[in-house]
Amino acid sequence: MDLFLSTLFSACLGATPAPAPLPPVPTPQQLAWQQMEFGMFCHFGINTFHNMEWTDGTKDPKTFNPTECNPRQWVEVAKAAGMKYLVVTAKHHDGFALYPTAYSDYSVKASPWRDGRGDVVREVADACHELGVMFGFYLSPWDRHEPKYADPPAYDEHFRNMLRELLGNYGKVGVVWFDGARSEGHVYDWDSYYALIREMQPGALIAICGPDIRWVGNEDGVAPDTLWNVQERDGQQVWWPAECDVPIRHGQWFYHTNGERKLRSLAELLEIFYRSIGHGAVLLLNISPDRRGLLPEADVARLAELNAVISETFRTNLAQSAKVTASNTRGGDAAFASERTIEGRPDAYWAADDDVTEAWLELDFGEARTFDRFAAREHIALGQRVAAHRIEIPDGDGWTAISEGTTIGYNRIHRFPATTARRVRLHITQSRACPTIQALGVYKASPREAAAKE
Ligand code: FUL
Repeated sequence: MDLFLSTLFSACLGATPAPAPLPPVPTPQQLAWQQMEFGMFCHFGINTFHNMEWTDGTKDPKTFNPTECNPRQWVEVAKAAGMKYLVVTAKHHDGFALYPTAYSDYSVKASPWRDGRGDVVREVADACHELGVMFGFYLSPWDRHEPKYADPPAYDEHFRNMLRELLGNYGKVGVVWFDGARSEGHVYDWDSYYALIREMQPGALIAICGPDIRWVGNEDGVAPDTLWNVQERDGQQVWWPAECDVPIRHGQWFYHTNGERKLRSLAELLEIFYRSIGHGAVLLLNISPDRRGLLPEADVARLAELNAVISETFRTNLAQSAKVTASNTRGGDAAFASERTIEGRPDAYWAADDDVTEAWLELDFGEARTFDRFAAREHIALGQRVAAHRIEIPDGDGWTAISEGTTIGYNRIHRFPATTARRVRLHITQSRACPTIQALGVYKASPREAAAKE
């Protein structure tokens, strides 16, 4: 069959094969987590009652005494703000456990809170499961209270015992978050921790000191401009997506009285949003419960404001009413046509032929439109491909770039001064293999974004 006929044939049947995955690719759990985009971190514990970020494991457990502790409120606030998962500090560096562990006396059991019968982890997990927010826990490997810490094999066993309780008694666990702080030089039997997690909660992601989610490398909530999920680890290329963790109050993971002046402004949070989620990373924003055991009103209000402004900016996607065309369509097949990028379906995407690594997708609004945001998403289930791209508008007989970038990955949001044009295109100039694009978005930012900066 000649090329024309075979193209026609496969186009009619929709039989063009999808691009071969470009390894490494995400696991289903990594992909589902990436799609969550936004989570809440809650640092709560003995430190909350001492105005300290780190205590040394000697603070009296009787000082842990929240007056109105209601973890359900934390989960409700997270859910209302569009956060899809929540990670609570089951035990921080000081060793104090927020649940009544059988392996240490240093826990809520030794506190006056609910006469020692309370369990913060239980309440967080129950509320998460009920409200459909993925439940995760932070467990600090570094332990300043536990005497066994000085004896690594004994501590490994202790740590596994705690893990076993947390993995076995609180329903489905989505994330196990291992902080690396101050653990340099200490020998942990990581493989035995990972094996236990895989055995007891095969769906859980192991974050930071672990194989599934990597730390972005700072606590500012900012991912680099070029963000590859493909990373080298132990001499191998692996899919290792980045999470940006940042506290909503500058430098304060735990609640501090009089810390409200440290609360980040709406403008700062928007900047964080664009430079984390907008760069294709996942954002884990920390909001610390206060001494009542509630999220402070001011923080809740700021988070709601952030959510409202983002929702307003991204409410109307101008791309959805545009005519979309491409420089190349895989096999000429409708299954991979440019229109797939404006349908909002996670399983549909545009793809180019195998030998194509430069291509464009053009949106024609039919009349001039004003916009200042352009978003693109690769179909990362098949691997991350795009290495360089430009956002262009017509200029005489050619095109001119209004914004440029390198990687796209799960998400790339460009910001640029308000531009009025009838046509705009994503021009992929470099790709590791034939590109795939799952979604395109063109928006005009809410006036509240600019107002927030004034
Ligand atoms: C750091 C810790 O030392 C901080 O206290 C906080 O838990 C942050 C998320 O990670 O490494």
